[in-house]
Amino acid sequence: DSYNQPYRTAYHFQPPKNWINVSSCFLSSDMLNGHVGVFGLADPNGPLRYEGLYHLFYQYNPKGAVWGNIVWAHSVSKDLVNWAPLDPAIFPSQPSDINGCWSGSATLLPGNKPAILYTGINPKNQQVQNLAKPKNLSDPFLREWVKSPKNPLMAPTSANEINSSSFRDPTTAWLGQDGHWRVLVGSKRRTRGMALLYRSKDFSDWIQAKHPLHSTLGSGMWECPDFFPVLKNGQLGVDTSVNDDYVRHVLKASLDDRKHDYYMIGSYNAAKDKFIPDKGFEEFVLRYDYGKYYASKTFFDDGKKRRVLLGWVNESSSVADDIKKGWAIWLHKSGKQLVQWPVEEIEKLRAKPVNLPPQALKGGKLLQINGVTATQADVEISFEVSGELGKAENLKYWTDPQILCSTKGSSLRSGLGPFGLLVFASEGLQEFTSVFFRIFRYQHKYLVLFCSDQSRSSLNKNNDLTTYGTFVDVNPLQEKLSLRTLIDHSVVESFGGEGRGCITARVYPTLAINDKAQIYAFNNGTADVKITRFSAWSMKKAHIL
Ligand code: DQQ
Repeated sequence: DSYNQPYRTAYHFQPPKNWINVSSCFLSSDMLNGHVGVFGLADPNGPLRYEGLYHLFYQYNPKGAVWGNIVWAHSVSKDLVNWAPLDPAIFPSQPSDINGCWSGSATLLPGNKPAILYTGINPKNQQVQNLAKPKNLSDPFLREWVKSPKNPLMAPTSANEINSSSFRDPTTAWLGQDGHWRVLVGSKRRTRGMALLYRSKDFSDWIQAKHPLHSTLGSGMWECPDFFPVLKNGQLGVDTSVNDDYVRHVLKASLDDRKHDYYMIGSYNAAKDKFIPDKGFEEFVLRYDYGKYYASKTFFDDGKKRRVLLGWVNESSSVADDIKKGWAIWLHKSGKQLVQWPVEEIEKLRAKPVNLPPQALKGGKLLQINGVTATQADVEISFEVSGELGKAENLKYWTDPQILCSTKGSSLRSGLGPFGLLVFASEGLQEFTSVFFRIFRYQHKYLVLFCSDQSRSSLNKNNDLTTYGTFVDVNPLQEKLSLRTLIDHSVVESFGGEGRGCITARVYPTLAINDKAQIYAFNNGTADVKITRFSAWSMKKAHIL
């Protein structure tokens, strides 16, 4: 069946029923005409681990192509890789959510009791916040959820000046030293985006705090805020309520105006209930992913003591939305950014390793990788360039990295780069997606540009072919430049500099599909580079239906 459905992911979670829509869409000519609309949203909601099982809920329209009637679809997993679908967990049934059950989060209350706060759309189409709890805690699948008869627990009133169409997506709550719960709700006033703060003693009566936890002028509506501690040192995660000398705090917002997930690093002043961004982080500049990625959410996995990030990649054509694989997330030792890496469980899918010995990749050279299923693979490659840095191109003015990536592309030669991978490449290279580095000298330092170039990915020019890019904070004098790319039929998910730069793209090649796709390492720079490590695996299919 995968032969007729070349873009269906094999190990990135996708809503099962959505596929029915997608395959019928494939049979129509709509696809050739570009976008045909949204088939169902897929914000991940309320991820949690309960009794050893991972639960993932997500925004879903069971009626397919029409907007509306949004419910929380529900899947469970033992390993974040293989998923089993259950019936929708939360669906419109009360006045406070009769027009839709929008995004929200789960919190584990004392005694390991899950609770979900979510946004409901009421009969006046206002956004309000509701509570639901499992009907039966002895059911590890948490199939049935009971809504509080007191819903809504938070609502716009004439007194609180909350705009009823900008009041949504409650976070996981955290417990203060005073024994009171806190939760954030995304909002805005004019162009000032903000995270409204509410407090509660019993998780049922919520009182709005005088001040938001944080706000920034000009950022617009904050959707799906997330607020969590990360250890100053190390990769382990900590519970959302931890606030001590060993942690920093991350505030993330999905900016509706920019359609990307941005974050700040700073500290949480518990006495004032305020987030104080670190110097240089007063604006939203850092992103989890510099490609397609939105409405993500983290949760603390107390089994493996890690913080896991889930988000969704929307379509670049008329194909259905796609929920990502979980990433582990932690603070880089520089303290200046987060690091993301695929959860280790995904490595269970690796099969048939292909390893290459260290070797030079001469300027202008293309190296074909044989023996890997090129549409379903995990590729790791590292480059050493330290001896050739004298040849790096001079960058006179600081330029937006995405613009640098798209104007220079993967074929324009410079001294040092572009070098990296060509994936979903067709024979004769009429189609390919390139993921690569370019090194610049800028103000007596080296800047490493990391790009994912989709401009040549498909002969079907109705797809979104935007090129993405970011600088990665790697010093090429001292470090190797590493790249890991997860390839999954229409997903190209790349991690540069050991997860310091992440770019996810969706591509829909017309020729480079099934066994016609190929993978290459390439160096289009004039200087030679050294491949110090190359390992690739064909990936087994996960159970996601
Ligand atoms: N999607 C949900 C909202 C959220 C938005 C509605 C983000 O709750 O703000 O489906 O994609």
